[in-house]
Amino acid sequence: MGAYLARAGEIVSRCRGLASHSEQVDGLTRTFLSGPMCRVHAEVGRWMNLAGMSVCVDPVGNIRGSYPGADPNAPRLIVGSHLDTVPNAGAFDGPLGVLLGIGLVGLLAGRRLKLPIEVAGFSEEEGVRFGVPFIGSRALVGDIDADLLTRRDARGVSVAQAIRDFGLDPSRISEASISTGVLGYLEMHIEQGPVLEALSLPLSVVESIVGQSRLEIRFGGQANHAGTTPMHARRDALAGAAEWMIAVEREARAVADLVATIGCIDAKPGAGNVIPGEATLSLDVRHPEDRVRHEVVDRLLGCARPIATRRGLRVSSESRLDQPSVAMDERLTAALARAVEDSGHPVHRMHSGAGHDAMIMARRMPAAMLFLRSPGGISHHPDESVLVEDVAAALAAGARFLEELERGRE
Ligand code: HGY
Ligand code: MN
Ligand code: MN
Repeated sequence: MGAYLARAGEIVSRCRGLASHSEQVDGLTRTFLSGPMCRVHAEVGRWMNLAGMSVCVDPVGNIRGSYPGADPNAPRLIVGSHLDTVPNAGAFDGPLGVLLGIGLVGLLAGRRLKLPIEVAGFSEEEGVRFGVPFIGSRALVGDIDADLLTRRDARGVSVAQAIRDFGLDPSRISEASISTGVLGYLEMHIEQGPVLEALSLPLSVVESIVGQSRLEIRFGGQANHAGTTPMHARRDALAGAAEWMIAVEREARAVADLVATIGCIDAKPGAGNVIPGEATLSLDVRHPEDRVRHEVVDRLLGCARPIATRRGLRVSSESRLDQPSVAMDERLTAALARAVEDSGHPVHRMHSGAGHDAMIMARRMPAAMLFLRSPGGISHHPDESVLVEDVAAALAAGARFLEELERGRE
């Protein structure tokens, strides 16, 4: 375990080092193809080289390290996660999985497996800059369309322009996609919830990733003077949105295993002495069963209409993501479970409430996920952390997973 602990300590300090590459002066925010992402590529690329990998950045800004196998015809294993973050993020959501992949290759110390390995650091999973998640991994499964390339960020920059600004060529995006020659995809990621800590377990394998709906809801009223407009004469878009938010929470609490979140609110014109004429909200709804999730989204949108009518408001919604629930590959997950067991830890199986690139990669190849315990069950927050001994356990399980695949047993 000593070799694993030393490398695990290095991985944790590297994650904390990458967290300094931020668009935010007092915390970590790193979005799709931002300036700090370029500095992350320089460090991650150097670590990939040190581990014996050749490195490239594909046309959507995924950094990809290749470690050849002894058998040039053997299909490769991709190990990856994302390098972008939410605003005011923790240091481990995403980068830990990339650095664990590099760590696994480093442990080979130049030894060639039959199995080629690719480590992928995806450019965008959180969906912060353009309101649409998974741009990086979607490129690998050939799911980048013209509609996405024309989406604009808060400054009016399109996805295509962001790619060009980063020195890449959006017309070559198809070169990022994977056609054949892949055995499967492994993502190692913090659990981001309370389960493993409550069970006092370092690791778990993921059976499925819940589906998620992401929408934008817009209430339209009438901006007016805050001082001269009587309460009965108002069409306050933000007040209507607030009433709807309470209905969202009430409905969500009534459905087992469902979560609904309104994380963003934008009130216009956004002055304290002006009645908001417009209120735009994000809505994130997740549930293990897609049928239930769709029903709840319809019900929540249905709740908005009578509120808007009674208040003389307009209400509209636009879907940003309808991501089905995705089961991980049974054979690959069984091999991962054996690897966890062989490395001396009990095997816990669970589903993931958080979305991951694995749910996109699973469209094109067998995918498996390994979770690491989240101390305090906290994530998407600066207090997000991971235990060095759990990172060492993940390295040990990952090394055995490679051996399993090497023995041709999936
Ligand atoms: O939102 C999520 O579930 C993930 O952190 N992107
Ligand atoms: Mn993540
Ligand atoms: Mn995240």
